[in-house]
Amino acid sequence: MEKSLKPIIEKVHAREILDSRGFPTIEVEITASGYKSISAVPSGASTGEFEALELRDEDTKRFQGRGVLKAVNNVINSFGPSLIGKDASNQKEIDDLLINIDGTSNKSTFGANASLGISMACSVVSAAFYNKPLYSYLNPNSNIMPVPMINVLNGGMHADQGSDLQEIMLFPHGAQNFKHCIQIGSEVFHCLKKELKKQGLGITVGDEGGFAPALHSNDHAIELLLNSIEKAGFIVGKDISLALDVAASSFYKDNKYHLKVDGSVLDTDGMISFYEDLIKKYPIVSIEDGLDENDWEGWNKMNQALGSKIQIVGDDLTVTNSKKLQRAIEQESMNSILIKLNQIGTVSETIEAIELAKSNNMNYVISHRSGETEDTFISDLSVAMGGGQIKTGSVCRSDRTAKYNRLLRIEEQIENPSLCNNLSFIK
Ligand code: 2PG
Ligand code: MG
Repeated sequence: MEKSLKPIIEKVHAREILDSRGFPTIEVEITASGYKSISAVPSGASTGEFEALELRDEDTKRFQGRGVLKAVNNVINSFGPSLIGKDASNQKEIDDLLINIDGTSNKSTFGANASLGISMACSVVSAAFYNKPLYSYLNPNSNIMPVPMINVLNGGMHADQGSDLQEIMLFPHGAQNFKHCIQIGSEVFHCLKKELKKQGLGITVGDEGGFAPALHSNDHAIELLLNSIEKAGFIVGKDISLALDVAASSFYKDNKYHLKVDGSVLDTDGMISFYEDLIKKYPIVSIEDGLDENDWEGWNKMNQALGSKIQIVGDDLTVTNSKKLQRAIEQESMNSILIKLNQIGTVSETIEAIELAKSNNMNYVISHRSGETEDTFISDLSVAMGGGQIKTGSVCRSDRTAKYNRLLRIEEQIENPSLCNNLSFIK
């Protein structure tokens, strides 16, 4: 039989699988011109109010209402028939079709988990059809390896104790290459574990594989980590700096920020001063979601105060949505955006947000969700998009290391790989 010239979709299937928190998520299988792909969709805990809808079977008792059989059914029966016979590599046409069939701005008819599974699986099957690794199918020219933000201390909604800061991450910008980043991350992680044990603190890990000890202040968390970096033989600020995801929306109530561990209640100006203080004391190069997702005025103030010194990353504020990003650009709310495929629900819209960020000289960080699977799409996407930064958790738990291990393989495959972080603040 002659080989087809394009990956023509023959079959669309989906099933319910488990994510890293033990809750169901959706996985989509596409067959196109005899090639097959499987893509699994992640799930957040500290989700932004304006994210596209993650459809769950709330009206049944299965999995405490968290089943995704409706989304599975939507893939097979609502989207599936219209996809048969289409060219899977025509990503924009596929994604526009999904958007139109759903017909809502937040994909609330059939679920962004349903649309994203299809969208990713179309990319993956097309890469297989053209016999290319996914990163080079998405962009044949990229040789940029990302510096990982390695989340070794989990707090906020990702742990039942720990700091108010949801993620305290190592940013090993002094590494020689990606492989070295992972080595550094692992060495510090294990020094931190020893230090925690020595101080009688817990070494169980949170949702993203970072430790989640009971601490007496947010400074305590940062100091513990700085101490472990030095113990591991690295120079703070030169080899490794820190990045934070504060996820401030999760502790914003009645127009105030409630920092439980510090026992303080701050207004927007108070939070900005808190960060000014932190960046004076510690080598922090990036702060994500420092303020609530609706505190637009505050974001502009924060960006004015800190945006020339550190990376200010919007996550819940912008939810990988080009319209929100456009507003953030116009209001000068931030200088960088976090990119999560499932916040918007298709590959094309995700890339559109990245392109918009790029054309406005903004950085972009490709990110996992706190609920993950073994899927490694984001590793390839981070290399293809060339932004130089990825956030995908700690250096333990297979849901996180799957992404790092995939990047280790990619670094060996590409010609002249170059580690680049796009952070002009780092000398
Ligand atoms: C975040 C993410 C990922 P979640 O806030 O950036 O670390 O968490 O997936 O729970 O939204
Ligand atoms: Mg975040």
